[in-house]
Amino acid sequence: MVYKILFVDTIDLLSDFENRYFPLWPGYLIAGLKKFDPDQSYEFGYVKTLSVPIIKNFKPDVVVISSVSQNFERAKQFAKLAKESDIFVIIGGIHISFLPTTLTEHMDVGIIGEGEKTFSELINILSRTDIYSKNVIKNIKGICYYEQGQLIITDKQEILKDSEIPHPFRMLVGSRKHDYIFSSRGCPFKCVFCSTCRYWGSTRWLSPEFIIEEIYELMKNDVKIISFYDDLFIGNKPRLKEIADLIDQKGINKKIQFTCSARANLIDDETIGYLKKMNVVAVGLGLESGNQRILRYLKGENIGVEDNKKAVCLLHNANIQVNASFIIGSPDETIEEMLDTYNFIKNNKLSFTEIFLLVPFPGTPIWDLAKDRGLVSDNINWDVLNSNFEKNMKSAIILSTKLTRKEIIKIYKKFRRLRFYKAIIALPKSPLKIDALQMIIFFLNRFRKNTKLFYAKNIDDDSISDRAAL
Ligand code: B12
Repeated sequence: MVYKILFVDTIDLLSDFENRYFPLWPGYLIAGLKKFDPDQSYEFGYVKTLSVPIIKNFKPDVVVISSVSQNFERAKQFAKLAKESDIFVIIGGIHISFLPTTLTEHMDVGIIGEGEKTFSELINILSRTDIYSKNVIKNIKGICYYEQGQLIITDKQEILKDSEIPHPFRMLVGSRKHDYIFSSRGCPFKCVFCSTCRYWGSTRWLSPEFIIEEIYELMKNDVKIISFYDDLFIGNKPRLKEIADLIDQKGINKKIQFTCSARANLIDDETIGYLKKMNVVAVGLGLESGNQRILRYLKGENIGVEDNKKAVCLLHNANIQVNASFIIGSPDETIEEMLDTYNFIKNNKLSFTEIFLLVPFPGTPIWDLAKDRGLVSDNINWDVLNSNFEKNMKSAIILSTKLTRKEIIKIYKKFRRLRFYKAIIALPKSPLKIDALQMIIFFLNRFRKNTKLFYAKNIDDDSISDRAAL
């Protein structure tokens, strides 16, 4: 019997940013099924939004939803819709993993943390069991569900060894000219606002050979730029050297441009040498603040504004584009301290910059702080965690004790003007112009393409197509 799995995203259909890349979570879960439960036949669908016509058309056995916190309201809505058609609902991703208590009555099972193993154990049972009962799933680690009104959370699932992490199955959704790849899971640093470094458990660095295999896979699809979306790509220097050597030996650097993430105090001449060898054309830094006290508060003791300045300089001099993100609105940050950040952006050779308001993501010390102050709970409307301040100026949680919402909006707009000005100057020379083109295409297509159902028949099928435009 063929088992039909419908993967459902919860992204904002109107946000160009959230739609810029195809997601990899369905690809990793499918790869997990192939690895841990290879004998079953499946049909897969992927949609960015769930609707009744999609359910009727695809007729899934199970609806599988992923959600970050700010999109959890949509996740709840989709779970309800699927349940109304009497379909089994699984939810996973970072939100439910940190806050299993937010599982709703319409979600049958929540999967906590890394998904591949737990998901395949659950699907293994569901796809072979005619009558579902809670008894059959209670021995699976890393899940949560309700039993007689009580939330059950089973023991923690072991994380995968680095050698067990599979290549994602990319055929379901396809690829783009600027695509992305993961070469590690986790991050050894613990920035106070970051949930992901607390999510993946210990950092696992995938082998250089494994990464090259995946790059070749993307090259088959005519990719031109590959971004390493790791939390910290350059965190392991010996491995970085090996990756650079292999990319160079195989001549991949003649065909592909790369971008990656980095941490300022790990940038030195040696690292830059490896990045150049690989043909890295842009680096993203979380510089966070131009003020020493705030920077230490956000990122810890071992980094300073001088490290940030030096990293920007070294990268710029090596002709690598430097993009950076910053956070304003720390609890006791003064306006003068925010202006230090403004001046840092103004006076340093940065191309594209992002300004975020400090958001209390579940799982972080900032969440705990906001909870202690009564600003968040398990029952909030999750839209308020939207990290795009542009979209929720009126409802975002303000952690500042020094500035009012009005004052924060005013200074944010000042940053926004600077950001815009920098971007206009950077764009013509930027290797990431390709994103601007994608943004325009997205804008023109945003209503039509977003309801498409992507379809794959079984794991090895590479003739995947958008089966239906509903
Ligand atoms: C790449 C990335 C993006 C890409 C996403 C590309 C795409 N279309 O999916 C872009 C740049 C577009 C993006 C956008 C956003 N992102 Co982002 N992003 C990341 C990043 C760096 C990696 C995510 C990823 O693809 N990982 C690889 C996949 C395989 O991991 P995964 O999605 O977590 O899935 C695994 C498990 O979580 C689990 N799983 C996930 N879903 C499900 C579902 C089921 C049913 C099961 C069983 C398992 C399961 O199994 C998977 C395999 O192990 C993470 C940080 C990180 N390292 O995780 C932040 C992160 C997820 N992003 C974050 C945020 C806030 C956003 C935005 C809201 C930002 C914004 N301003 O709009 C949007 C929301 C987009 C969305 N997906 O809803 C936060 C989420 C925080 C939170 N607690 O909510 C993170 C954690 C970064 C952080 N600041 O800490 N992001």
